[in-house]
Amino acid sequence: MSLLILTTGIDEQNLARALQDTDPDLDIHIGLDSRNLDAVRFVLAWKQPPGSLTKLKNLEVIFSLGAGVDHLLRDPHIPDVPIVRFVDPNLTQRMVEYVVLHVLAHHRYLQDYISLQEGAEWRELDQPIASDVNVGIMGMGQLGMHAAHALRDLGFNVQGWSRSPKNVENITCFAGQSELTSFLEQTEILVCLLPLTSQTKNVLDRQLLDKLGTWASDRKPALINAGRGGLQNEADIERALREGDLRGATLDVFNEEPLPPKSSLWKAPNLFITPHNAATSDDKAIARYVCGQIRNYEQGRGLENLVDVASEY
Ligand code: NDP
Ligand code: OXD
Repeated sequence: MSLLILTTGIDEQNLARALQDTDPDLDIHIGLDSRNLDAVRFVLAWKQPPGSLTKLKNLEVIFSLGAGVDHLLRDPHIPDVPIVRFVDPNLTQRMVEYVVLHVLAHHRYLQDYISLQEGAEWRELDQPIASDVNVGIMGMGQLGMHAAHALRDLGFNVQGWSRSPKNVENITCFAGQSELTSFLEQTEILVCLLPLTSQTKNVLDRQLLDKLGTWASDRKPALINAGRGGLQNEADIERALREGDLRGATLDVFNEEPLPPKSSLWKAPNLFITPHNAATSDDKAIARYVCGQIRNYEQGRGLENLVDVASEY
């Protein structure tokens, strides 16, 4: 069984070691310079150069190194073989930690207290309790659903928005474009965990932000985006922060990554910036996952977490 690792911006040697440790029988190749590409039946890819996968004449399955697959599907020459995305408790736990951290940071005015401390100012800000705060999650999939449960268990009023309707205990669920405005109007802290597709591109714009409500408290809304940079209009978010219409924001993902040093976002008020690491794909976890899927596939048991290419996620 031959697997090719084809990525940009990833330590491929570490990944190869983790795969080899997990399955010593796997014949691992790295990059397109490797000999005998015709033997390759599986590829583990992240932001592969467009068109490169067409060189693999005997490719049977594409594994995405991440949960998101926009990096694969933007390639117009993607081969017509099954695409498996990364779904794993390790990744999910990391994302839940990130979402809980940043919801609490905005809820408990972390940025404001950092500023107050810098000015040696002892001042208490009026603090609502979590049960008086509505958190809305856009994207109630693997990651959004687990984050929603964790926030609900902390006492927040949680609501979710997805493409198809959902029924979840103690979480108010909205679905589709027709229910988006109602969802937003009842959301004070918005968490975006959508995939980037042609339907979701640029969804986080000023028009959407202006619909966010404050619900029980009279605070301005806050935004957290850990989905993809292409979901957000960065100029709109920055303006809303500077004009005070957004109380705070957290962005883990950007239209251009790394975020260029000259970007004015670095200086935007009340903005937490993280380097697309809300939930990184752990080498050992991905190795276990890919080797397990290959084993199942070879034994005729089928693949899990297949991407619906028509829906783009
Ligand atoms: P899933 O595919 O499990 O969930 C996607 C969710 O988005 C589903 O609830 C889906 O609705 C909803 N959705 C998709 N399109 C629309 C639409 N047009 N309108 C409304 N809802 C929509 O993905 P995951 O939860 O596993 O991952 C989500 C994203 O998180 C990834 O695509 C990736 O971009 C990002 N990510 C970021 C990481 C980081 O470190 N920053 C790490 C990992 C992932 P439905 O349930 O009806 O299908
Ligand atoms: C992912 C990511 O999609 O890390 O998994 O962004």
